[in-house]
Parts: sequence; C-alpha cells; structure tokens
Amino acid sequence: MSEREPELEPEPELYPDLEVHPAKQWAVGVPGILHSMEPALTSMGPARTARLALAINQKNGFDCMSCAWPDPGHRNVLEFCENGMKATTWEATPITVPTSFWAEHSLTSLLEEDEYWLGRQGRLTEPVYKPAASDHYEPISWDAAFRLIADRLNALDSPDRAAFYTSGRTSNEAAFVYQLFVRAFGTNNLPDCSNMCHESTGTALTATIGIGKSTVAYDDFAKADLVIVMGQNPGTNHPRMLTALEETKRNGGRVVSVNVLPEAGLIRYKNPQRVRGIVGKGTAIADRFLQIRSGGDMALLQAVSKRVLDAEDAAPGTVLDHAFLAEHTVGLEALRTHLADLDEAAVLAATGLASHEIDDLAAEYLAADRVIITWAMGLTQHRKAVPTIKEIVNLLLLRGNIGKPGAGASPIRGHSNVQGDRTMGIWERMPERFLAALEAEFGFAVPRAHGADALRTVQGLRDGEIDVFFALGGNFVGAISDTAVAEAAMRGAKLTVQVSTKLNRSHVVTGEEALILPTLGRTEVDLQQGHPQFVSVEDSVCAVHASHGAIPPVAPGLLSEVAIVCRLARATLGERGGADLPGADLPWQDFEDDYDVIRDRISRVVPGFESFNQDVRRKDGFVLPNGPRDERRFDTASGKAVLTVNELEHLDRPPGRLILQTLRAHDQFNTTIYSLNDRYRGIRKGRDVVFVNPDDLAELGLADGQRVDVHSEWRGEPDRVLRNQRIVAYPTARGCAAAYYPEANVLVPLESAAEESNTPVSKAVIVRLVPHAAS
Ligand SMILES: Nc1nc2c(c(=O)[nH]1)N[C@H]1C(S)=C(S)[C@@H](COP(=O)(O)OP(=O)(O)OC[C@H]3O[C@@H](n4cnc5c(=O)[nH]c(N)nc54)[C@H](O)[C@@H]3O)O[C@H]1N2
Ligand SMILES: Nc1nc2c(c(=O)[nH]1)N[C@H]1C(S)=C(S)[C@@H](COP(=O)(O)OP(=O)(O)OC[C@H]3O[C@@H](n4cnc5c(=O)[nH]c(N)nc54)[C@H](O)[C@@H]3O)O[C@H]1N2
Ligand code: SF4
Ligand SMILES: [Mo]
Repeated sequence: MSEREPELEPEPELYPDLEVHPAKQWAVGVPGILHSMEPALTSMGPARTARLALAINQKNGFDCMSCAWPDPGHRNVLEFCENGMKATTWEATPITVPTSFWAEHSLTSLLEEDEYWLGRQGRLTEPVYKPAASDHYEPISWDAAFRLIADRLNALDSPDRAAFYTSGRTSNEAAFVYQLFVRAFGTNNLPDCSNMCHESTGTALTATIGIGKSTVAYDDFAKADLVIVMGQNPGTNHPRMLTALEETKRNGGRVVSVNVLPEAGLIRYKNPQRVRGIVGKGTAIADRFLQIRSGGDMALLQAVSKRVLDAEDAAPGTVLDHAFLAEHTVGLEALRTHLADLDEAAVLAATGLASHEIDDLAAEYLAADRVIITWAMGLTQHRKAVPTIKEIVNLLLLRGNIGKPGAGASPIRGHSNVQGDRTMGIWERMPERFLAALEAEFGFAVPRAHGADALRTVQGLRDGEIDVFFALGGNFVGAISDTAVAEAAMRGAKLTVQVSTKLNRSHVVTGEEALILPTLGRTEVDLQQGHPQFVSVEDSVCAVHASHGAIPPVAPGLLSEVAIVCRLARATLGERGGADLPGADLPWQDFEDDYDVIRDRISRVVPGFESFNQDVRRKDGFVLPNGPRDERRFDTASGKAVLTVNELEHLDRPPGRLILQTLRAHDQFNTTIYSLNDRYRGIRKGRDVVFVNPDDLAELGLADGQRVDVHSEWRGEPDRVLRNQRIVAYPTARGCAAAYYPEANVLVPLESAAEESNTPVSKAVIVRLVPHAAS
C-alpha cells in the first residue's frame, strides 16, 4: 500500500504448483461421488471401501463423523456425500504411524511440516510421551501415561489450573463421563470447539426463545414455502442439505441465499441419488441471491422486519400473526418503535445492497406462510453475531414462523456431535438445573463457578493461570485465533495431553511435558469385555441416534474415548471418587465395561433422555423434546419469546483496507486438509490464496496473480502478517476478501471476539495487502 511499508525478507512460495481455474457453477453430481471414492479405493482397497460405504449413516452402521447435517427418516442405500466419504477414508485408512517415527522425527523438525503433511502420516496407534527438555516423543504404556497425568493434576494448587477441551466428534457417552470426571476433579474449565463456532447462536437463541437449538425437524424443509440460507456454504460444508433444499423446491418452495460469495452448491445442484442429477442439468437451488457485505446481516434483517411492520401499518391486521404475538411473545411495541427510525442509508451502506433487493426479499417473506432461516459461520463469527441472530428471531416471530410445520430458526451445526456434547454437559457455564441434577445423581459437590471458554483458556495459559491442557479430540492451537499468541501460550503449559486419531499441529506445539493418547474412531468396532459397544450422537435437528463401528480397529491396543476418560478418572480420583469425594458414586469401571451403564445415568440427569437405552435402539433413534418447536413453549424469564431491540452498528472499512473472512476449502475438514484443492472455487494444488473483488484490485492498484503479504491491523498493535499469498480475482462482495482457515488464523487477533459469546471474529479481519518483495 504505502511507500513506507517496512521491508520484509522475501519468503518462498508454499505451493509452487498452485493452479487457478474458473469457479464452478454447480455442486456434487457424479464427479463428486467418483472424486470421493478415489482415495478410498487406492488406500483401502475395494472390500474395505464397500464395507464402509454400506455402513455410513445406516441403522447398525456408524454416524458420519463429518458434519452435523441430519439423516432423513427414509434412508437410501448409499446415504452419504462426497465429504462424508472423505472423512471416513481419512479416519479408516490402514496407514499407521510406526514406532520408529518418534525417534526419526524431532519436534523441531515436525514444526516445519504443515497440517496436510501431518495428517497424511496415518493413524496414531500407541501412547507417546515427551519428557521435559526432550525434543522427541517416545512410547509409554497406557498405565504409566494415566499415572503421569493423574500425578500432575493432583499436584496442582487448584483444579482451576487445568483446562479440558472437547472437539465436537466426541460421542454423547464419552462427553458425559468426561464432564463428570472434570467436575468431580473440581473445575468447570470445559472449553470446546463450540466456543469458536455456534456459541453466538446458543447465546442469542437462549435469550430469545429459551433454548439454544434449532426449532425445525428434518421434514420441515420439505414443507417450507421459503428457506433463507444466511452465511453458510452447504455445497461444501453440509452437502446433503442440498438434497433437503431440492425437496423444498420440488414442493413449490423457494430458496434465497444471503452470502458474501456466490457459492457453487447454492447455484445449481446435481443430486447423485436421482437419475436427473446424474444426466441432467441438476436443480437450480437459490431463486434469489443477495450478495451482502461482510457483517451486513443485522442491517438487512432489521430492514426486512421494518418492511414487514410497514406492510402491517398499510393494511392493519393482515400481515403480522397477531394471535401468536399476543399469546407467545413480548417486546413488539419496543421493536416497532425502534425500527420506525431505521436509517435506510445506513442499511444500504452496511449491506452494500440496493433498496429494491431488500424490498424483494421482504416480498418473498410476506408471500410465504412457512419460513425457515438457516445460518452458520458467516453469521456467528462476527463481533455483532449475537444481536444479528436475535434479529433472525425477530423476523421469524413477526409472522409466527416458530413452532409450526415448515417454519423455524435453524442453525446448522458444524461437527457431527457438537450439539450432543453440549447436551451432555460440555460447557464452561452449564445451567444450575444440570449441575444440581448431576450433584443429586452422583453425590459429590459439583463446582458452580463458571469455567474458562476457549479464548479464556488461551489467556489463562498465556498469563500463567493454567498449567495443564487436556484435549479430547480437535486441534486447539490450529483452530483458535491468533496462532502465534496461542502457540506461545501453549508452550507455557507444564503438561499438554491430546487424545487423537491423527497427528496435527497441537501435537507439535506442546507444554514442557506432553502426551499423545491414540483413540478409536467412529468407523471402528469398540469391544469392551468381549462385547461390541455403540455410542450415540445428536444432529442439528436434535435427533439422537446410535453409531456402531463397522471395521476392526486399525491397531491392537487402541482405547476408546470412553475407556481413556474412565481410566484417567480412576487414576486421578480413585474408584468411586476416592477419599476426597466421600459418598460419591462414580463407578468408572462399570462405565467402561458397558456403555449402557453410562446411558442409564444420563437418563437420570438429562431431560429428554428418560428412556435412553430403549429409545436409542429404535431404528431412527429419537428426537429430543423442544419447547418452541413442539408446543410454542418458551423457557425464558417471562415464559414468552422475546422480540429484542438491537442497536445497528456497521463495520467501517478504513480506506485502502479490506474486510477479510477466513473460510473452508472444499477438501478440508476444519484443520484437517484432505487435499490442496478447492474444486468449486477453481483452486488446485495450493492454499496460499487471497480472494479479492476485481474492482477492489483496480482501486488498490493490485492485480490478479500478484503475490502479496496480508497485514492484519488491530488497535495499533504491530501487524499480524500472512506472507506471500497469491491474489485471486473473484466475485466476492466489494471490499470483502477471503482466505483459508486455518492458515489465516495468524491474522485473527486474540482479543477480537463477538460480544456476549466471546467467539473469535474469524469472518471480519481488517487487512491491507502489501506487494510481496520478490526474491
Ligand atoms: N467439508 C467440510 N464440512 C464441514 C467443515 C469443513 O471444514 N469441511 N466444517 C464443519 C464445521 S465445524 C462447521 S462450523 C461448518 C461450517 O460451515 P460454513 O459456515 O458454511 O463454513 P465457512 O467455510 O466458514 O463458510 C462461511 C460462509 O459464510 C459466508 N459469509 C462470510 N461472512 C459473511 C457475512 O458477513 N454475511 C453472510 N451472509 N455470509 C457470510 C461465506 O462466504 C461462506 O459461504 O461446516 C462443517 N462441515
Ligand atoms: N480462522 C478461523 N478459525 C476457526 C474457524 C473459522 O471459520 N475460521 N472455525 C472454527 C470452528 S467452526 C471450529 S468447530 C473449530 C474446530 O476446532 P477443532 O474441533 O479443535 O479442530 P478440528 O480440525 O476439527 O480437529 C481435528 C483433529 O481432531 C482429531 N480427531 C478426529 N477424529 C477424532 C476422533 O474420533 N476422536 C478424537 N479424540 N480425535 C479425533 C484429529 O487428531 C484431528 O487432527 O475451529 C474454529 N476456528
Ligand atoms: S452431509 Fe455431512 S453428515 Fe451427511 S454424509 Fe455429508 S458430510 Fe456426512
Ligand atoms: Mo464448527
């Protein structure tokens, strides 16, 4: 940008073979499924591939471990998508990390490798330990590993000096025993991936409708007149959602996409399960596309609600659902007064849309009797995410679009069991109701002080307040914002422990001592005392079902997550809670031996699970009760749904700067990189790209193909820099750039968090692009 940019040394290109092709206009179809089978067939062979393909999302099979999109009531034979198959192959690969690996690779050398390389080393098969002052992990027995962790935990001055992270692949059963152990140990420090994901959703929905979950059932998509998809890229991240949207359309409904980018799947979809999808042109999914500016959604939603209220004023008694509003909501008058003064000029500036585009969306909304609004990270990872989601609720409530068929608020979750983990108590601030029930059932004093969430855990590690970091899955330092700060913080820990299936960055950025505990994946048969066990998960529409392993474990001696937690609990607390917890009833061995015992205890603590062991054995599992969805019951202070007043604030882009979002490529699952391609966006063999609108390039004096350093600016702190990226001219909204997560996490400042939910602001980083000094 300016002549006075500091000179940085040139840096080599990370992916010299990078290719940029035109972006695709449609998603899935035959190339998708073929593409998905290719790596499986080469690494696993046809027999193993077939066994897995026939078990994904089937009764007596395993739940796809990729995203949290629900299964339809009626299941087809091949009930999965391209990305489900990629996730399955990635986990079920027969390639393993050999024992010699640990002597051959120092941590220093592993720090040079990227996530793609680390993941390709294969499945972890034996526990390994890195002693203090050593640069190598070395094999350790399970017993010695548990004793070591227990010693370190029990030596802490306070249980709050440990933090216990969870990623959303963990099953209900493992999550329940894990939080039980952590609370019996004495802390609520239970940060999870949800803190970085749908925390804003939970915060907004709990405040307005009394439950932090979706109010729609799977079948509602087929019944909707209108589905508005906001800040979400289903073609890549929830591929089978396109099948549900196709259903909406076949029944005469309409679909609107509100997004910063024109995402391929929403334009046209070829369903591989229909002949028409294989040979035909496929279905055009989005009838309308509003290309919004980053962070403009709150303004858009307010503007649509205002148009709805204006329509009511023009024809009183005919537009709003008066009966519903009177019986079930509070706050209408305040909202009406507030929106009467809405500044249309501010709305247009915030959204980058024309007035008539907003009029058209309002007209769609008014023409529909049943409306669903879905959303994902494009809404939750902004500073104003919570009020934005509250505005979704406002708009839906005005016409009674909650608690009737074909209508509702539908956050689409990320990890396959992230929602279930929360239901099971993985949260640093579970409500009193849950904690009291836990206390009554297990007979020990459950701590009540709120624990640390994900960002506070990094701050705690950085500030010397947390010494032990334990992770049940995930890749915390890869996933959390501000990579350099997070990694330095993690190195300050005394002990870090990762329970994982495969290597990732969090294994190589360690505390003084470190352990890796390898675990079974969901594809694998889990035998305890000679009996196969199953686990359960909850999807985005609150349906709970069983998941049974389909293939033998990749190596002998792997423990399930449940077994790891139970053995650690026994080593740390002693059987039944030990001397420190007199009267406690914590039968860890029984839990480990038979997961039905865990489910029995869950059924006495968690509402909706009363006959868990019976219900979960039914073909399609069971759907949890949901007050707003089932009976328009709102568990808020007033007992009614709350229309809220939110001050409009729009993100100002300083001159010469862009607002950068960090997002997922098609061939990745969060920090797991399956390949270096992003097929729909035309990117091949590389990830070091930054997408910029051609008009912005012209204005900034930059060009497609040019190499730049991306500088992130935050409150006068020294710039955070992502080096040597290739500019890709791309039809993103004006002023809005995009780059891939997790690499771009170096740019997201740790202190940049959503109000109330404390979620990292991963979708709005103020950046400037500086030409990269050529070498
Ligand atoms: N294959 C695959 N599947 C996945 C994942 C994966 O990594 N790979 N991750 C899983 C997880 S954990 C999650 S949380 C989900 C994530 O699913 P998504 O939320 O779809 O994931 P992102 O790639 O972050 O995409 C964000 C979308 O929001 C848009 N967007 C960004 N900013 C704004 C904005 O201000 N307003 C609007 N209206 N749109 C905006 C972006 O252009 C993009 O389309 O996917 C899950 N499924
Ligand atoms: N900049 C930026 N940052 C983001 C986001 C963003 O959009 N932009 N998105 C955020 C979101 S939505 C999320 S959910 C987080 C994700 O954060 P995490 O959930 O922490 O990260 P993942 O990459 O999903 O974790 C992958 C690792 O999990 C382990 N694993 C896989 N399967 C299993 C299993 O069955 N058991 C166990 N124990 N381990 C397993 C493997 O070792 C693998 O390397 O990242 C967040 N970070
Ligand atoms: S939509 Fe999600 S859960 Fe379903 S098969 Fe695809 S990746 Fe798996
Ligand atoms: Mo997520």
